[in-house]
Amino acid sequence: MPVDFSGTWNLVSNDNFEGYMVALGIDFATRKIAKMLKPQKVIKQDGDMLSIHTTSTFRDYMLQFKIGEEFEEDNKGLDNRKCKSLVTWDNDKLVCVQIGEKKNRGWTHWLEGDDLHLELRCENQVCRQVFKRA
Ligand code: VL7
Repeated sequence: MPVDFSGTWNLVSNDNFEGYMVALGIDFATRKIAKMLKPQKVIKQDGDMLSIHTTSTFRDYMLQFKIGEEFEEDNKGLDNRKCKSLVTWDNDKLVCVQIGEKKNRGWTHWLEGDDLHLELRCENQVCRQVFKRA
């Protein structure tokens, strides 16, 4: 049975989010606000279709895609850079590669016990986030 990421998840830890945001070129004032946030993720997984809605008191970001199918991502409200994104399974991990101006950009989601993990990568920076079920 495949892993099911569906659910509502609250951020509980956020390691090196600052480094990740600097690598993305997010300005100081925005970073100052962003690092105070405790975003929530609402994930809906239906076969190969996924939607990941990241919400916060400051900004929201919505992503919908089909696993294995490349799509255009606009990163609106984040760094606003367009990229070509592809999400695939690596065993029980969901791996996204975001091809664009920034090297080595992407993320990986996996479950560990009752926790949802997210690694966000950009250039030489790695941010590690952990979420718990709401
Ligand atoms: C999405 C933020 C920093 C701008 C605001 C921060 C608002 C809440 O890509 C992401 O998740 C994937 C995997 O779950 C699905 O889209 C992470 C947040 C990254 C990057 C940019 C700071 C301003 C945070 C939306």
